[in-house]
Amino acid sequence: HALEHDLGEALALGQLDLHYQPIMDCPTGRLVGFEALARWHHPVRGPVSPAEFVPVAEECGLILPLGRWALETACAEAATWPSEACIAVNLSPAQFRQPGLPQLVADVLRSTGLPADRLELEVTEGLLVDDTDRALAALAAIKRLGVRLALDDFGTGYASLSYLRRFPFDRIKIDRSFVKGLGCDADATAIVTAILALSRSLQLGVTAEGVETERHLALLRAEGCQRAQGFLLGRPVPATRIRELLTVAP
Ligand code: G
Ligand code: G
Ligand code: MN
Ligand code: NA
Repeated sequence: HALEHDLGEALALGQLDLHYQPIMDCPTGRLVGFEALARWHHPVRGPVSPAEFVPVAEECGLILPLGRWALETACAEAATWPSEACIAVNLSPAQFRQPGLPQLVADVLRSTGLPADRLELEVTEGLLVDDTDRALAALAAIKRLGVRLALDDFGTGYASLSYLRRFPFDRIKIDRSFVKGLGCDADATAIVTAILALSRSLQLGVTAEGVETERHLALLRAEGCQRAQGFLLGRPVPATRIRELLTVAP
């Protein structure tokens, strides 16, 4: 697989990059964090989306070094910010198959000096279904470090609602496919409203993803959504742009 070969080389040569997408607190409009998103500019193909190369990395095992690099880079970056903003990092299910994941997280926090409560790790529902007991043990160990856990792409997978009680999540992220239909598609609107009510009754934090319009944001605010993320609030930006975003008043 040509992409696999090139990705291995790009990782070894330090040619991957992280971009950071702002996350806003809905009631105050304040910037409260960023999600780290891997970016790869291939010398010949141009930009390759993580939607394409993350699955390749998962198949060939490169997701372990890639995931480690993303965690280290994002935590080192966040430790330099002139604020308490949190950093959200995506983890692949394959990273949970290494027994050392909680130790890796602990080591990265120690080496970067990032306080544990400023790190949030995002996992998808697939993790919970595949190897439930192992996933639960690893998530509990990570949680004991003081790191927050978020369930990403909520509503798109096949995890049952009971997982929300069994697993120690702090937050759910409403998948952007539901947010997209807010205010125009009755079913999508009902689903978003139901997820917001669910998060309130389970006392979980909630972030709406894919917020692209003022109308989305107004509806989310009216329904009591806690946090929002999407192109309306900001596209993913390189690390060099973060300082100005954090120092500009909201
Ligand atoms: O940034 P973009 O929307 O193109 O990301 C596409 C997908 O790639 C998303 O599902 C996102 O979670 C995933 N992704 C981006 N960066 C990382 C990463 O560092 N690790 C993992 N596991 N997934 C990532
Ligand atoms: O699966 P995950 O939630 O980690 O994916 C994040 C991806 O969503 C990133 O690739 C990011 O570029 C993309 N994204 C972020 N905000 C928006 C948005 O408002 N609209 C769309 N279409 N994609 C978005
Ligand atoms: Mn995510
Ligand atoms: Na998501």
